Amino acid sequence: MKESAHSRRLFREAQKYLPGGVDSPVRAFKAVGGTPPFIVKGQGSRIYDADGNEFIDYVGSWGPLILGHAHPPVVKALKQAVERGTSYGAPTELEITLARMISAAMPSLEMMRLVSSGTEAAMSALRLARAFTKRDKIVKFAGGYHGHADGLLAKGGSGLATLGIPDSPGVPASYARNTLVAPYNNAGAVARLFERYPEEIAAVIVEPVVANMGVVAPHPGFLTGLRDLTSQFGALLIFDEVITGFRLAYGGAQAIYGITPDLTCLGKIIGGGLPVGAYGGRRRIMEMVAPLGPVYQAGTLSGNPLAMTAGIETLKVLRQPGVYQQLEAKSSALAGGIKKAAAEAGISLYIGRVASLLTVFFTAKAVVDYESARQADTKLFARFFQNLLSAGIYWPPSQFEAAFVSTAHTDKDIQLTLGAVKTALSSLG
Ligand code: KE4
Repeated sequence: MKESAHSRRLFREAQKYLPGGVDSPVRAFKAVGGTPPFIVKGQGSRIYDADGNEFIDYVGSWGPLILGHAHPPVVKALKQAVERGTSYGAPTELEITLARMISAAMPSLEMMRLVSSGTEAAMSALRLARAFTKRDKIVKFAGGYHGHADGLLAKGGSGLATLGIPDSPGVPASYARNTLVAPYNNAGAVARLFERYPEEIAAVIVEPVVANMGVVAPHPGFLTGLRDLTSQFGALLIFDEVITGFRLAYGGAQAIYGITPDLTCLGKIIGGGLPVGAYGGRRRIMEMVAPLGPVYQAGTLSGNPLAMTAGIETLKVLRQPGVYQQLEAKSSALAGGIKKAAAEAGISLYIGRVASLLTVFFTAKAVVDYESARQADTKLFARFFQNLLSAGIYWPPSQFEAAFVSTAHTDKDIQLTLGAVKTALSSLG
């Protein structure tokens, strides 16, 4: 790996204008140390930094790039689209096309609203749930992350978990009072909340497979338990599929686990790498959204033609037969190889994986919720991360994030990665 003189200079300059030198906290490498490479280009499974270093990329912009960087059909369509302008602030057929594709993939989204981020999607879905049920409280799960809307920054996962901030300053106490936090994979704890607040809970919002404390799969019966409890007590079940949507399967986690949520939040992949989010669900609920109904939500760049174009082209590729089987084969080979390398190096680790989402936890015990995720040795993870980075592998710079395998990762990429993992682990001993 070449000396990172350019990235170091750029990082110093960035810190003059941007808090921490970044526009999203996890990018600053606080959890793993060192200078974050400043990226100048992405191509397929690779990213390239300002010092000319090349990396095999397992962040993929935190999920959107399931086809890899600059996927040719996406680039071609975007080039044609941008010639027609970048934004109109008026309805376009593109929004119908993408919404129709999403609804066909996930029939629970009978109607939806396209927005510009996952945060906006989750924030709006919760406002709608409160309006529909005329209740104020919501339930989320420790280690779950649904964007940075005030009411959701209660023991958040993702960046908050990494930064060790249990609640963010600036969130009014009254908001926190309406946000109840339960342990993931513990439907009994949710039942107790409903028993305590039988007519006050508007919604339960859950990452059906959590990616924001690292990857943690739902125990058998957990999601069904949430579905039964919310139906029984008149609350809405909201699946936050910003990461899992079109990632785990073309129909998302709701297809894999056979659960029909009342509302779903989407983002990332449906925009193909451009700013996007969506929330949708039962028509009767969505008909409350302005201008049809009284629940206000708006956005200058909602349904932006460029994001729609990139999303449509991405979903066209994903709906082709065999794509998810190919992703599964590569992800399984990667996880299996890491497990083998750890055993040979005598390092205890636990791999959380569902489809092409995986996390290498530096703990011997199974990770089933935020408490067990926090047992992981974050210092050892940081050394593992830096060893991989020096070997040209760009792993997510936090123990509490997911690595993403794309269709652009070749078998050779996986083999090169496993070679680097073997060396990285053996030097931890
Ligand atoms: P955005 O506002 O970042 O588009 O989406 C928020 C969000 C909502 N729901 C889930 C399940 C999410 O994972 C996210 C955002 N994910 C993080 C990665 N864990 C984005 C990366 C970052 O914060 O820089």
